[in-house]
Amino acid sequence: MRQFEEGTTLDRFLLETTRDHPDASGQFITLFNQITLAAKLVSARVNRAGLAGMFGATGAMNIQGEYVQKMDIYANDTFKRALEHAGVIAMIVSEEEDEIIHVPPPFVPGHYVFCMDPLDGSSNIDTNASIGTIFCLFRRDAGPGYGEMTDVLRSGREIIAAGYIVYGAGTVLVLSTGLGVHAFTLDPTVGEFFLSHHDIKLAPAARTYSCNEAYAAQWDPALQAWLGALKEPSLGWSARYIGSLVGDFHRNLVKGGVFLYPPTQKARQGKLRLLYEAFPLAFLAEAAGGAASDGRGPILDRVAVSLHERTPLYIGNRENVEELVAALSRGRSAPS
Ligand code: AHM
Ligand code: MG
Repeated sequence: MRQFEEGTTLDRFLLETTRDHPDASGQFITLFNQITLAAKLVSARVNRAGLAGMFGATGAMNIQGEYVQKMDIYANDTFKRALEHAGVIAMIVSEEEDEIIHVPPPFVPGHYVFCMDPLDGSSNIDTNASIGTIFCLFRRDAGPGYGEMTDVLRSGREIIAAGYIVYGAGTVLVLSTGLGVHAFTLDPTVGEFFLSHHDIKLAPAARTYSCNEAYAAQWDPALQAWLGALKEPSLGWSARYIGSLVGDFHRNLVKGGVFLYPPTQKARQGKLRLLYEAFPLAFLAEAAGGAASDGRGPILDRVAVSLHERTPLYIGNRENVEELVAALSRGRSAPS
């Protein structure tokens, strides 16, 4: 892997790393220029949300039965506008849109399929907690027209790049094309993302868990037993949970930790979405040496069957995820 010094701009990083991909086209750099433009616009609006009348809900509900926040709409429109005219995207899947968004004619569709949660954790916006945009990219099979459902409903193993932008105390863009995971911090005074964490690695194991423990009684008993056992004080575990997947995952990526969102009585398939929440973060976790599972197998081995399907998610340091999945598997094979 190429070495980069801290302070390298995202532009230079992409120019140099795409030289390592013989089949890379100029579209990839154009795409990231558009992603960073949208990220800067959303970041600026998030920072001014309280002043710009952007706190709170619109009163509408999305297809998933969740209240739409004003900032959800702004982030969705901003990423769509930045991407759909640039000639690099064939289709967009968004948490905020029921159907696939095709590039509107007369614009020419590009090579990529972009799946996004435009503003994850947005119910936290009024409290100034971290929120973010999560995305992954597929390359569209060459073919006529503006793209088909089969260009989107793919295996996680076909993802070519993934990332997120976390709007927290600062704005940080984390990305991977499969060769390491790198973080770039926005310097708002010059409007540029600079490399701040090169080749982030997850240690084999950590001692922090992140989950909404208020739901524990609804979880698989094997999971409850796993959680109970690690509360033994001599083991030195700690808990951290924001309730914003992108914020919780980012904390765990930097400091170590395992995030879990198991099925509950209300969300029998789990709450988190496969295509634009679990897939991108699983891609990043594996690229950092960690793991991500749905409780039965690796998330990235799944093949999406619908745009907004949900999945249980266990993600973070590899040994922790493996222990957790082993506990679930023992629970399933135990006589009832
Ligand atoms: P969202 O995409 O509508 O923001 O919902 C997903 C969020 C995740 O960010 C977070 O991990 C989860 O919902 C929190 O759910 P809960 O409040 O049940 O703990
Ligand atoms: Mg979300």
